[in-house]
Amino acid sequence: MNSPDPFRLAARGEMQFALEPPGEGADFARFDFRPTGPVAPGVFSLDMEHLAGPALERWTCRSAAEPLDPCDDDTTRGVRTRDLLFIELRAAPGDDIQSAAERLYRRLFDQMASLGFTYIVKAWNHIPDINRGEGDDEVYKRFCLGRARAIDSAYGDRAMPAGTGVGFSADAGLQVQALASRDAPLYIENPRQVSAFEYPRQYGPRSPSFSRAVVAGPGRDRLFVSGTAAIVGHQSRHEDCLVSQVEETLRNWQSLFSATHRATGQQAGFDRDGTYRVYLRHARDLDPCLAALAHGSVPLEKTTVLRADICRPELLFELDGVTALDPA
Ligand code: 3EB
Repeated sequence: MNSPDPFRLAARGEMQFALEPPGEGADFARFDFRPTGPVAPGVFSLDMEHLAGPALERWTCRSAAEPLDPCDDDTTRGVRTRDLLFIELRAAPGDDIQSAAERLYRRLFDQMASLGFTYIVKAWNHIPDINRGEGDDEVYKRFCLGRARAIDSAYGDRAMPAGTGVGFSADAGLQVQALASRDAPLYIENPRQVSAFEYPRQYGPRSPSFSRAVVAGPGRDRLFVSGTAAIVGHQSRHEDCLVSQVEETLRNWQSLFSATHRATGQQAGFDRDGTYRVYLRHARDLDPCLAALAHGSVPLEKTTVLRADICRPELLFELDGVTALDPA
């Protein structure tokens, strides 16, 4: 598992992201976007079709990583270092989404508390059939309600993690993956967007529980950017135009990079030491999507494209990722 050069850019369908600066790098976690063999400790996958880009994302760190002890069920697994904890939780297919969200998040907070990791840095939420239902019965809105209730009772008034909320097959169960830390991270909001946790009532009975970006990592030099889409203020823009949605999303990222610089004094950008994930509603949009990303200086060799639904029906594209911050 040892990797002599965590920052080396592996082009053969594989990419790395170092959670700590270069040193004696070891794998912290691997994300296998085209899983074949049985599940191994420290290896995670997503039930989404891989459309383009690296098929493997490796996160490296200097301190030793070890798998969590197996739980009483096989639906929660994870890995940890001295500073960071990564957990995956799964609900059974067909579970009611609101209660599944509340239950998984409560279990996440229980695990974090018992292991001494106080803060969630980032949560990736993979939600089956996310766009089904009308009004407050919509799956995504009910997911937000269950998640908010767990946060109210178990996480309290600590700041929200960076988030990703995307949808996939109705046949799958809710899947939440989360990164937590011992030390308090720094939370960043985007001046171009209303904070998600302050979205108005029209988006559901409880607003989505996430921050736009989070600065974390042992050196506070890694930027975890939430799933970001073509939303300005709180409204979706460019319905039905994929390229315009990508361009609007990249303006949101640039605005977040500027906000990060103001908050930390560190430079942020689409650097090649980062890793990026695209969630694309329609596979047929792949070519124009890649062209628009390249035009916006997103390093395609570090970008994995997955087929996924997005939390609002009119949104065709979402981009999340992790970048390294440079001292100014
Ligand atoms: C948005 O900006 C798009 O519910 O955790 C992005 C990132 C979105 C995270 C979440 C939802 C979530 O509102 C959707």
